[in-house]
Amino acid sequence: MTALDARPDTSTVLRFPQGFRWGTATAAYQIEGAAAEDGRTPSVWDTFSRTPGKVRNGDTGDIAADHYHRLDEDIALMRRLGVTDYRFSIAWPRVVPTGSGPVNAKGLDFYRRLVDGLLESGIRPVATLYHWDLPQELETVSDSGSAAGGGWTERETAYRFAEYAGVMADALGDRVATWTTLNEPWCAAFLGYGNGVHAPGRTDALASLRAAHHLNLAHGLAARVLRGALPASAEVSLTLNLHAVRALSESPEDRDAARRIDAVGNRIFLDPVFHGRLPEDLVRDTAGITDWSFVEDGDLATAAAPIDSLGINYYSPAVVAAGASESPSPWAGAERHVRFEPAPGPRTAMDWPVDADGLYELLVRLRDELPGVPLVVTENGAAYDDYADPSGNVKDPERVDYLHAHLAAVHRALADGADVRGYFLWSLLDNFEWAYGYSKRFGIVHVDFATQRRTLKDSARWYAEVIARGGLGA
Ligand code: IFM
Repeated sequence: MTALDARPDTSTVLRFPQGFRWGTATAAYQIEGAAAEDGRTPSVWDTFSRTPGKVRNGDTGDIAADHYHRLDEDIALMRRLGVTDYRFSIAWPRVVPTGSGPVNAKGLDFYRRLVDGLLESGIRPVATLYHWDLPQELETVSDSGSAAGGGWTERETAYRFAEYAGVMADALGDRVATWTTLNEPWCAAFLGYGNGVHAPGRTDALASLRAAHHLNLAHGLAARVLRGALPASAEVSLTLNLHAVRALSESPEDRDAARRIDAVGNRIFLDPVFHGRLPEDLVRDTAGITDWSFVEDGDLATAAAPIDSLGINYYSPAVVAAGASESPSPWAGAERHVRFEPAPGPRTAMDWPVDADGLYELLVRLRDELPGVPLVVTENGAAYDDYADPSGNVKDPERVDYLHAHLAAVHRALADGADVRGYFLWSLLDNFEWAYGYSKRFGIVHVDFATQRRTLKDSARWYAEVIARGGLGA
């Protein structure tokens, strides 16, 4: 499929290897609701979503898809789909409400029930420790100037995160198959502290680079704690939203723009985590913002703690050219050198281009650059303007085409030697899509947010068949 043609060729039979993991993914703040129940305290997203003008329609995650109260129903849905794995995230403020210190037994109980329910259903639990819901207490800088505060701009937060990882490993280490430290630290750092479209909504390039470093540090510290506490069979991983960057032309200027985005979008995480170093060109590009003296001796070695797999979240590629970005920009150091060009082809309801080649490109790049590191597509999917028709059906042929094309791209990467172990469809349920609130539907299960009624979309039935057959095609 090319970017100009969203209809995949559905006639070819593509089988995936035996043991390939077929999953769906969600995140705590996007589905759980029960924001003030059983001892949970606010996260930065509770605060941000309550700030006028930050989230479309003033939506919050207070109720979301009410998953906290509908756990059994949602596990039953997954059983119906036949997924082998379920990727969910744990809300830090539910289990360690103040970010550090006392553990909330009721919060832990919820995740115990979830994990036990999955295991009873034969579904492998894949837990993410951080999907952006930082306890507010760790972000707020108190008047007394106490040690807490500053969120990811402060290294203390990385140590608090490692403690929380230890709490979860002690509570569920015997039952969770894969532990992912962080989901998409790029978004947490650069959307949260750079252009401020995500919580906590700060717009400060230096803060975003500090946050990126402290997230790398937090990952490494937590990976070490997890290793020490988990059984040998448990896997430790990290999920990155790597950018499939393409230069608009072969001109040296456009190619340099692509290099800059690759540095601050991809290698800022890949190099510390897999090579224990910062990209030299990134340090050069950001010299006007920082000398990186907040990186202390030993931090990069800590970030490079060995992990068992790398998760990749992919939705669409980025096309860049020499120019300047809008202000405030999340692209620290590249703001005045790079402009983003619309990629050709059809678009999803997010206005993101549909282009499965970008996923293939990322997977074969990682095959070459990280030999020996198993890869997992931990998120892939699309938002469309779905609705239940009068007979109660939700027809979403564009999503089926999108998913088909991206699974075919994964298959092509496998055939070309990429060690891809699994695919997690984003998302199981329609949910709170961050700054877009409930206006964007990524689920393969439709949620009527007024009644919380769940309805399988056509894409859910299609995915169940794919799983049952072990691949695409009749
Ligand atoms: O909904 C998000 C998810 O939380 C992180 N990855 C991208 C998804 C779609 O925007």
